Amino acid sequence: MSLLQAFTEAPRLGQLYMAYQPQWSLHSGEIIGFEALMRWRTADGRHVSPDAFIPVAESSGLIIETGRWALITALQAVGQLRRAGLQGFHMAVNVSVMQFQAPGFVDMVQQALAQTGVGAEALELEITESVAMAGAQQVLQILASLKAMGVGIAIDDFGTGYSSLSYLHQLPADRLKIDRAFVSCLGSGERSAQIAEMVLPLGRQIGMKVLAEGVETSEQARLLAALGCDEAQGYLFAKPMPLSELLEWIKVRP
Ligand code: G
Ligand code: G
Ligand code: G
Ligand code: MN
Ligand code: NA
Repeated sequence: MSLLQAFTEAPRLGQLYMAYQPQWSLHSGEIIGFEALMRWRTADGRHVSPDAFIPVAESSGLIIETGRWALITALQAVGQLRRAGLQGFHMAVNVSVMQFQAPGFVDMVQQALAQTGVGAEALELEITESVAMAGAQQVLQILASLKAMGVGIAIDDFGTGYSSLSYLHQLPADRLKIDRAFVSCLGSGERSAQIAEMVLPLGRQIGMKVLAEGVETSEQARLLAALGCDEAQGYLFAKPMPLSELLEWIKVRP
């Protein structure tokens, strides 16, 4: 069976689920949000990486339906987290380029919010830097519509593409997510470590929050905080967890 055939069957077989990774404030230590990440566990119990199945889902068009399921599932998790006593957090959901540019995307988001009874301000959509920076008028229009609804926008994998600074400040985005490649080298003296140092004042100047991804050590967290970084996400704090595990974790969290 091809990967596409297997993926086509995955939703019906209940093999897809969402994992949620906490994001926290480097200042207060409080949870500020979660990133929802899709997971596929095949019949033999192995996990296939999204890096392998998302491209298949995109090229087949299945991402439209799967992405809608992921969004609704993540919004339902917002309700469960609130019922568990958590307040004032956002849920970040990854959106791939094909989903984003498909006709009716904004309406689909609106419907998902209405259907789950979650306010737009609790939702953040993550689009990659390369999508955001493609410069298409269509992208700017979609972002403006989402913004008008009150949905937050994060630029994912920031630093890996070729951002035009003049374009970046026109984007109605709320948050820049520094790619983990630029976090893992912090304190190493490598030139790539300077990317994180450069992005932080940049984000502040254009009024965006900056979140560091892939923070694994307390030394990285310390350096980031010293550089003025607001927020972080990574194994140091918590790994992505299925909702049941997350609901247990929030009771005992650091
Ligand atoms: O079983 P494994 O270690 O590969 O999965 C990691 C976590 O994800 C475990 O907590 C497990 O319960 C959960 N998990 C794995 N597959 C599924 C699934 O299909 N649905 C749900 N809800 N949770 C799953
Ligand atoms: O989950 P992992 O931690 O391995 O994520 C690998 C990549 O897959 C990330 O770039 C992430 O953005 C992407 N990804 C994970 N879940 C989703 C999803 O629900 N939708 C889309 N479009 N991409 C996802
Ligand atoms: O959408 P994006 O590419 O940003 O997805 C985040 C990816 O990073 C997911 O695959 C997630 O499992 C992974 N991840 C989250 N925290 C860490 C971390 O501390 N270290 C590493 N190496 N990967 C992480
Ligand atoms: Mn992401
Ligand atoms: Na990323």
